[in-house]
Amino acid sequence: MTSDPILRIAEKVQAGERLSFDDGVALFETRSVALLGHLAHTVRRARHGNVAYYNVNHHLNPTNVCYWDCTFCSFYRKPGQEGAYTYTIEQAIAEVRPYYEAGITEVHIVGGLHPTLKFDYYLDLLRGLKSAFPNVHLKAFTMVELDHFKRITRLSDEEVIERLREAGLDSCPGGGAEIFAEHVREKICRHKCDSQRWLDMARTVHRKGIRSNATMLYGHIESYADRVDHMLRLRDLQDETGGFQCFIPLAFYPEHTELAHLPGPTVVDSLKTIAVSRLMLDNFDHIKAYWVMLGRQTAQMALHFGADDLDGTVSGGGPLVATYSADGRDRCMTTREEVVSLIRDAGFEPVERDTLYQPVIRETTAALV
Ligand code: V47
Repeated sequence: MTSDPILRIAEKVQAGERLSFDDGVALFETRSVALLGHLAHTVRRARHGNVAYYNVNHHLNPTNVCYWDCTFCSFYRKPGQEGAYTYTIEQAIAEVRPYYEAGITEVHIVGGLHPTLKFDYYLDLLRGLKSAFPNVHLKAFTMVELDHFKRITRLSDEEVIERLREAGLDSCPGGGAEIFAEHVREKICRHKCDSQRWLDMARTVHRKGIRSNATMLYGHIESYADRVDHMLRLRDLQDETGGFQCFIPLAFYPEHTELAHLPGPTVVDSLKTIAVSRLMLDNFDHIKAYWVMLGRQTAQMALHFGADDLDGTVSGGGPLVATYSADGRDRCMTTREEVVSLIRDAGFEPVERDTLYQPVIRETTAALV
């Protein structure tokens, strides 16, 4: 037994032992960043070899109108405020159509908590998209939105999920989790559904046979302990349901938010967060390096620090595309060709996946976004 925490933790990882809360905090505190990365990379290679996944998708944000005011968010608008919008179903379908024709396999749908839209709007949206684009996977609505639907309908959680599924819901994205630690949540999103509610809704989604993702917003006012606590709450639920597909640490992007005075995470902090996620979340298959928030260059490095997925081409507008450009470039969307080349350049074999991580075989890639 050695006294250097990272060497002791490396022995646990090599022995396949589960890491504790204290191990997680020690990993974040280590100065041996390269060794941390190496450890996470070893675990990632054992699971996925040299493959790095990506998908060809579109982000649709049907409305930016929201009755809450999360301090980290620059997307939301109050009803009637300049820049507020809500699509009709026809507008939403029209937005997706060119991307559909260019070969997307997934539409990722999230929006604000609109004060007056009825549940039927969301059901019609799913039905409309499904009938226009039958083969496209609809990954729609965070646990926070599902909670909102329950409040406006007074249906049970199960009934809400059942109706969405009947209308075309295929899986759920991982947003809204932010940071589970209550004392942080109180400061950054005090009105949003609480952590226990987010986790309970995810449990119900999984019990209904629907897969979902999980995110963590880091690099604002939370501590390392808060991040590890967040991961462990997810790990416990994953032990119970096995329903999470991937974990996505989201690098906080301060610009245009109420927290604009904060610097946001450094590259080293982001790489450590990816690596610690890979090591702590031993029951998650995939760790996603979301290039839109990390920037292309950090996302490439993240593939060497435990991540196995870059998300996708992410065409479309919305909270994390139009507003932010973490790597300072204008283009927050990319082409399949560029994602493939980023992955190859980082030394990995690109594999296009669908939302459920099945490889996508294409006859031609000529028309792809
Ligand atoms: O919940 C909001 C985050 C999330 C900021 O499931 C911000 O595959 C950084 O969840 N800086 C929504 N992050 C996005 C999301 C997501 C993204 C990609 C893939 C998947 C998936 C899910 O974005 C919100 C919030 O945590 N967010 N504002 C910001 N200023």
